[in-house]
Amino acid sequence: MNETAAAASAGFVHTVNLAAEVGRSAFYERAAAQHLAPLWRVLGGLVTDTPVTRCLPALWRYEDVRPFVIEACSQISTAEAERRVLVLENPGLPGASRITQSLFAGLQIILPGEVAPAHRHAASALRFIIEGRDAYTAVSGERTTMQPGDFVITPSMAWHDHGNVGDGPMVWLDGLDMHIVNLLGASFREGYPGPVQPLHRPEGAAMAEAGSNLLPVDQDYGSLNSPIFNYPYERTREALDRLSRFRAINAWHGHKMRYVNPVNGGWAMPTLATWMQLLPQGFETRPYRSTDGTVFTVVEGHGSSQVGDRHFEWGPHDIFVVPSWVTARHSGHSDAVLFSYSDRAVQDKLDLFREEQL
Ligand code: GTQ
Ligand code: FE2
Repeated sequence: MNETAAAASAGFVHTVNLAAEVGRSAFYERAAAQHLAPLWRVLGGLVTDTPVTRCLPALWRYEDVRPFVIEACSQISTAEAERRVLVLENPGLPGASRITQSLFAGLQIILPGEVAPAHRHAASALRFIIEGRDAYTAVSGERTTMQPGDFVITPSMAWHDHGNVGDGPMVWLDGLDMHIVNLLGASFREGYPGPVQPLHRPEGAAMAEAGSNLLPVDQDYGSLNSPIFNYPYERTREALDRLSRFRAINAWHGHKMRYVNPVNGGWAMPTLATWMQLLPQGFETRPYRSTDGTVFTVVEGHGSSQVGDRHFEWGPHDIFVVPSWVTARHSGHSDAVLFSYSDRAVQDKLDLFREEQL
């Protein structure tokens, strides 16, 4: 343990003299009339020794939630809902549309023939495809067809619409940063005039320009977002497989890779950090905690996680959350593949990120 952490766990407790507080009450009242408040009454809750969040460890079993996602389709159309999404609400933060302190997660379903109309907003979104085939997202004039395991980006203020041209429902996990945007008072949203945006690039253009460790010589990049807006699962899975064949496994993460922006080597999105990891059968990670509350979804295989005092058994499509600074360990009961996202991309930029490998 470092010095700061040792001091924190030594437990300095701020005590208030109650009798003196009574004597100060008239002062507090007069100050309040001037919109002034005493910091000493709230300081301990504002500047905490270690991260404090009401976010709890939680698991959503896909088997349990899927029927509700399907039922939502008979309750409301995509046209009426704009986005037909069931929000994954952290049980410690009911009504807040949050899965962690800072992040949104939801399950979106789109039926064959439906269109989710074009709009744009300051909030960035990621999609992680859970089930179904052949729905598309169009982002900034280019379509991408999405398949299970694909990780798709919708950058801030990019026009986007979704459509399902397949023959079954498609379900994906939405991860958004709107709570961060709203914290900063920076939210804007606009509807597109018309249900879909015009396409001005062929499907596959982004991958052709930036998906081969080469970039067009005459292209300037002004955004912190990756120009790749669909990272297909086929390539991600192959990368993990190749890595696992020769590289020593990381004791805290298994074989874990971060999605990168090929232009600058940074996170694929400016606010949301994303990863894919492989836990080989029988492998158990060492205990780990970090300041970024993290959302996991299972792509393949079965396993279990100890998250604080909770034990979760998970399988394909299940979703679970590890709150900030809660210690977690993960085990692969079979070879297991996990996608995850957090606000670490923000914390890194602000020099706030901390982790402990225990
Ligand atoms: O698909 O554009 O879950 O704008 C929340 C807000 C999905 C979307 C959400 C959105 C979207
Ligand atoms: Fe959107």
